Amino acid sequence: MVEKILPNSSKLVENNPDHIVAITQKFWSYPDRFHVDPDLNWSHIDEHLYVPPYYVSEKVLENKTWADPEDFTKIKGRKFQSYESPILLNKDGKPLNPRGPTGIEGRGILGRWGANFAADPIVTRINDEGFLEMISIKRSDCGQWALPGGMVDKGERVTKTLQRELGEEASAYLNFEKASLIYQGYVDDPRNTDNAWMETDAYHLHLTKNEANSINLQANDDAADAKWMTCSKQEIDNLYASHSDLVKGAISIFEKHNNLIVLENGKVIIKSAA
Ligand code: RP5
Repeated sequence: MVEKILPNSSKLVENNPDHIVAITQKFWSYPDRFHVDPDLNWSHIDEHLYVPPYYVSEKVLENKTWADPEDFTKIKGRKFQSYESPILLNKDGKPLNPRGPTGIEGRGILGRWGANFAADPIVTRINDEGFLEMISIKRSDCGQWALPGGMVDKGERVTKTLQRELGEEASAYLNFEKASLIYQGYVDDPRNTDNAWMETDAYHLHLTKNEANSINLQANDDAADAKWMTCSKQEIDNLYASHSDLVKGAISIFEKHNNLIVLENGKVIIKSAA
């Protein structure tokens, strides 16, 4: 069943991602970030004192397929769409990161000005020992374990993106039409900049034993590894970007719907009636 969550639901989800990764971490090719405090917002900024480096990767500048032109005024009919709307613009008309300054101007390695839309599948099972596990991939760009998500192609339905990305990265082929929507909004991603950032649709699909047994996980595409990861606090807390918040959101809904409790080590127990 697809849960009904209002647009802009990032503000309604308990585990709303914050803005720590995007100001303290960076993609390997980025210059050092200008130091900013996490609670700084655009109205606090004095443009004489805030002087972040401007960075856009060559890959983005050269690409004509998935990247916007560097001169953002040439984007035909472009409205800066976002789950976090309305989006603030700077004095030149460039979109501003909804969570505040990140210490880098420009688009970095992200192709779109403003929100870059991804989709994240959270696929779980309960293993033979009674522990909740989820499909996780090791990202080849940073070596961190992450959800097997990816960018939504132009005109692609999100359920199709979820299916395609899971297949491409982990060789698991599933239908997401009956998955539950967990989150729509900003992702606290190390690639985010002042003018370009990640947003996602995260969906949860829980598999029966038979469904899970039919999957033979294998890393592909830009994944260095793929595995069933135990949903223990320790493993989840170390996931890429704000993926731990997405997984925690999925687990909490799963617990409520099934009258279960997932312990810190990932073990699933039935909630007592009392
Ligand atoms: C994250 O980046 C999203 O949550 C998604 O998992 C991922 C998409 O980017 P690529 O994996 O395609 O680089 O922000």
